[in-house]
Amino acid sequence: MLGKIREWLRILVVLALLWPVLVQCTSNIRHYKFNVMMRNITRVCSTKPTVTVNGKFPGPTIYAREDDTLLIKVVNQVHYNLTVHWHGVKQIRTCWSDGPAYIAQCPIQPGKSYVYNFTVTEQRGTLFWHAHILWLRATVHGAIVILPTLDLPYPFSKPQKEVVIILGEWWKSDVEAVIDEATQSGLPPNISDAHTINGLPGPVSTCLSQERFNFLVEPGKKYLLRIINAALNEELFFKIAGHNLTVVEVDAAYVKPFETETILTAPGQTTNVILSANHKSGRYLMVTSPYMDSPLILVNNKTATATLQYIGTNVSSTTFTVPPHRNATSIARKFMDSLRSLNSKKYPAKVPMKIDHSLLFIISLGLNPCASCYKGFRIVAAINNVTFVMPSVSLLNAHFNNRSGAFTDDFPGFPQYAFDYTGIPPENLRTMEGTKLYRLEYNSSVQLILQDTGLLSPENHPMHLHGFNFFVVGRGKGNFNPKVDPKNFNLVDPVERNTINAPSGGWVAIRFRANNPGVWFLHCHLEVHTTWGLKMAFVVDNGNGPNESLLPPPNDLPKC
Ligand SMILES: *[C@@H]1O[C@H](CO)[C@@H](O)[C@H](O)[C@H]1NC(C)=O
Ligand SMILES: *[C@@H]1O[C@H](CO)[C@@H](O)[C@H](O)[C@H]1NC(C)=O
Ligand SMILES: *[C@@H]1O[C@H](CO)[C@@H](O)[C@H](O)[C@H]1NC(C)=O
Ligand SMILES: *[C@@H]1O[C@H](CO)[C@@H](O)[C@H](O)[C@H]1NC(C)=O
Ligand SMILES: *[C@@H]1O[C@H](CO)[C@@H](O)[C@H](O)[C@H]1NC(C)=O
Ligand SMILES: *[C@@H]1O[C@H](CO)[C@@H](O)[C@H](O)[C@H]1NC(C)=O
Ligand SMILES: *[C@@H]1O[C@H](CO)[C@@H](O)[C@H](O)[C@H]1NC(C)=O
Ligand SMILES: *[C@@H]1O[C@H](CO)[C@@H](O)[C@H](O)[C@H]1NC(C)=O
Ligand SMILES: *[C@@H]1O[C@H](CO)[C@@H](O)[C@H](O)[C@H]1NC(C)=O
Ligand SMILES: *[C@@H]1O[C@H](CO)[C@@H](O)[C@H](O)[C@H]1NC(C)=O
Ligand SMILES: *[C@@H]1O[C@H](CO)[C@@H](O)[C@H](O)[C@H]1NC(C)=O
Ligand SMILES: CC(=O)N[C@H]1CO[C@H](CO)[C@@H](O)[C@@H]1O
Ligand SMILES: [Cu+2]
Repeated sequence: MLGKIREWLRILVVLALLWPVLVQCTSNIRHYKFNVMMRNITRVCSTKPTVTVNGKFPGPTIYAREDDTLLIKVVNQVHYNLTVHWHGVKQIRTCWSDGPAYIAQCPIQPGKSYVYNFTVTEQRGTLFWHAHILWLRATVHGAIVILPTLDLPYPFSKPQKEVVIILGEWWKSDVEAVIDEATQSGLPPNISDAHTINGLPGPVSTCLSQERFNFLVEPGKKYLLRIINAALNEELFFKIAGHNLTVVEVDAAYVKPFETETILTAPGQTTNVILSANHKSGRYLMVTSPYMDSPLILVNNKTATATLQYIGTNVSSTTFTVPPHRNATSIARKFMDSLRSLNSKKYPAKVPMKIDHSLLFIISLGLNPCASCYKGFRIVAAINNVTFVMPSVSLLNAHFNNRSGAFTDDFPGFPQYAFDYTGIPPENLRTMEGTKLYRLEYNSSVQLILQDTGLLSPENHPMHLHGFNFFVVGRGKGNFNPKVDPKNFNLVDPVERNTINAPSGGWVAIRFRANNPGVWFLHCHLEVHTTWGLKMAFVVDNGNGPNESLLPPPNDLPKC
């Protein structure tokens, strides 16, 4: 009898161990449950009650294989309104599951839940999920790992092991208090107190915890590092002492592999690199710190550290390295210039050649009157001089139900008047306010120039588009010149991604095809700028027939 029970137990244990593998091979629906709850987080930098998913910081990793359907039940057990965005997932016809509050859905209110239901198609690699309301994404985030289909392996030799590396930013105060304070004063919010690597800062003078993440490796093996910038407001450099990194994928799209000492990643971007453990022993420092080439902008310049340690070595010292200086633009540019689509037979770069909508969006900061603010003004941000006003209903709902009043579709495709965008800025720093969208016909092609300006201050703006990947066909300094610059566009193997910098004092050109109906947010992924209004949305109409139309809304869709 006892023997039989033991036998059964053994089978159960084997099944439990094999379960992730079995699930990967057999099932194409994956269920997850996110209990969004308060937890006293003590290991990071300061002890404070924090909004978490399942009590974890960073939150759980979602695993999927390309073409799988994910059903993720989000249960809101905190006192904030909440939504979750699956950052970079194309959400073909399932805009209802995209997540940005008041754009694609009403928030999940305290005590309520919502099942996000979407299929992951035509993308593989690393993405991440995060809260998309208020500043909750500071602690409500985690990785999404999309494995390639079984018949199409990685286009590089398969690494023996892989690890997720999430870079973050930590405030000792409650983040909602930080942004509320700034909204009231009209001034910039307090900068963060530490950066983190997988939730730990390493030794930082301002932190209670000095813990750091330690990654154990075996000599001779290759590792896939899935690096995610989940910071709110800072672009980050990342490097590991004594090891170069081979970049193979960004934003869940393969790139031509290249080797680099340092990677640069903006909030919202993901980077897969291969690391060869080509030393015999030792411990090596991993570092991350901000890139910011605008002299006027305050950043938290504290370096977060982690370690890479060879198994079986008795470590008494760590090989040291320092990150690049915060204004190391040449390192940043070299990294960005090295990114090229794989553009292979299996993964062709389908760059739109004929353009239906050619748009120029200028990005600016500004000052609008605010009686209760410091000196009577508040800092705002705008695209084509429009500071986006958040609606109190879901724009997708309004669009689907043909309800007027929630938005207008007259977002200007060009600035109202042209000026020397990167030269001496106009004195008038006012913007106009509105909930304006830009309408696109199904399958139309778009070229969008994102032009930085010197209004208040030039700055890098990592712009994120929901619902699509785009190709980054060109970049330059100064003002975009429509006669000259397009001649230098790369239409062959431009990098494909979902988040790209409009460079400080320059421009970037992207192209995409609007083959996904819905209301799709475009915004700066520096959360402070999003709060200030640096956002707009595209409304993409249905095409012909059901396979080119938005699905009907799910029954449990939250109401406003
Ligand atoms: C959480 O930490 C705070 C201090 O920041 C403390 O006041 C509170 O009692 C703690 N709560 C729990 C449940 O441990
Ligand atoms: C998920 O969405 C699909 C449509 O894409 C629908 O057929 C299915 O019933 C939904 N599943 C759940 C659990 O809501
Ligand atoms: C922001 O920083 C100021 C100055 O250090 C401090 O007085 C204030 O309490 C901080 N605000 C929050 C919300 O932590
Ligand atoms: C890393 O690559 C650079 C060239 O990009 C090279 O100069 C350097 O020696 C390499 N370092 C290691 C540790 O391989
Ligand atoms: C961070 O900035 C402070 C103040 O600007 C400066 O004193 C310090 O040297 C900087 N630290 C690093 C690591 O760049
Ligand atoms: C590791 O090295 C330290 C000194 O560097 C020594 O005291 C310790 O005994 C060593 N431990 C092992 C397990 O070899
Ligand atoms: C970067 O900043 C340092 C110190 O603030 C300064 O000496 C240096 O000239 C700057 N480099 C560039 C390229 O702006
Ligand atoms: C909205 O208008 C379109 C086009 O006129 C129509 O096909 C669709 O049925 C309408 N939707 C609703 C929910 O009324
Ligand atoms: C932006 O709009 C405001 C308000 O209409 C106007 O005063 C200002 O001149 C405009 N600025 C630009 C750069 O278009
Ligand atoms: C979208 O447009 C492209 C380019 O004109 C065309 O090749 C493709 O078939 C179109 N797709 C649909 C679904 O209409
Ligand atoms: C939560 O969302 C609902 C629906 O939009 C809104 O009525 C309510 O005021 C929100 N609650 C808070 C605390 O913002
Ligand atoms: C996006 C997509 O798959 N569109 C297809 C929808 O169905 C029509 C007719 O079957 C096809 O022509 C489209 O290509
Ligand atoms: Cu920005």
